Amino acid sequence: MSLIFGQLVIGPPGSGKTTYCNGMSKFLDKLGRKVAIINIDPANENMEYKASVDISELIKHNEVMEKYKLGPNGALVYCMEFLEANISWLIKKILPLKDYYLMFDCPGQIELYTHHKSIANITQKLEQNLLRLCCVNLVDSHQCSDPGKYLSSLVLCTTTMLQLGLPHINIMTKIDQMKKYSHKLDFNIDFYTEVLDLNYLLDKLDEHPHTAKYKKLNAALISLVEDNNLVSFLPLDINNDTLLMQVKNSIDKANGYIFGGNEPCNIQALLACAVGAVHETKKMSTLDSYFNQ
Ligand SMILES: Nc1nc2c(ncn2[C@@H]2O[C@H](COP(=O)(O)OP(=O)(O)O)[C@@H](O)[C@H]2O)c(=O)[nH]1
Ligand SMILES: [Mg+2]
Repeated sequence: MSLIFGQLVIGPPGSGKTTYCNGMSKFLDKLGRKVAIINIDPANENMEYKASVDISELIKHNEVMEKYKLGPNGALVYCMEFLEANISWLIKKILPLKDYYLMFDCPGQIELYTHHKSIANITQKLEQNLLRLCCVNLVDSHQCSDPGKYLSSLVLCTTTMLQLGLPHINIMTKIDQMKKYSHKLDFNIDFYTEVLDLNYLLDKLDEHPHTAKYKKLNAALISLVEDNNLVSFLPLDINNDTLLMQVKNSIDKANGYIFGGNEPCNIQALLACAVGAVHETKKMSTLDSYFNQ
């Protein structure tokens, strides 16, 4: 049986997971790739796509809250443990989708990726059953507006990468929104996406009213991120095909789709996109020029 490729789309609530699944699947569809979206977020809101598999067929978040008197976060953890215990349900649903590229829209509770084991166990079992996933971790670009928030995103990304152990691409979402406050940022955008010399960030943390009193902690967290040296971000505005193309290419390299995928490629759409991309890339050779468009 041939391999099934796909993306595990994770990130905090509101970071843009559902919008990304919808936008990326439409983009891939234009390129001739058959995509199926699998929603494993039982508390998902505003689903603009039609999910091929939906966890709410297995378990309902509001019923778990009522039955076990749990809050929203506790109920989400329960639902993921329930999915792990019923992994054969998910595998049976996925097997008929063997000709599709799969996008998993995941819950937003970050503890599920940094501490709790269920998601890591679920992905391990899916990988054993011939899936080749790339974890796509979304971070809202608004996190760059505050040095403490940005550092916390770096720590969370590092922990998630170590905990899940999958090929991994971090994405900074809603980069279009950044235009509104880019003049207020401490550094230019490349500093945040490429995670450049964090000593400059440490200076800002040591000056900031919220973090100035935690100098040793700031330095320890910065060295944790630097010593692991795992995190960088690709920028994304969901309505920009050039940035979507860049993200798609990186993901395809990360999980090996470029070697193993066999899609009936829509050459015309791909060429149109590539020509557009070259044109766009000339127009925005750095992200700075994207901001000045
Ligand atoms: N401006 C802008 N808004 C976005 C973008 N991606 C997502 N959003 C918005 O961010 C909000 C949260 O998105 P959603 O996909 O529901 O986040 P989720 O909770 O992670 O699934 C929605 O209002 C989206 O329209 C983007 O690239 N640009
Ligand atoms: Mg969502």
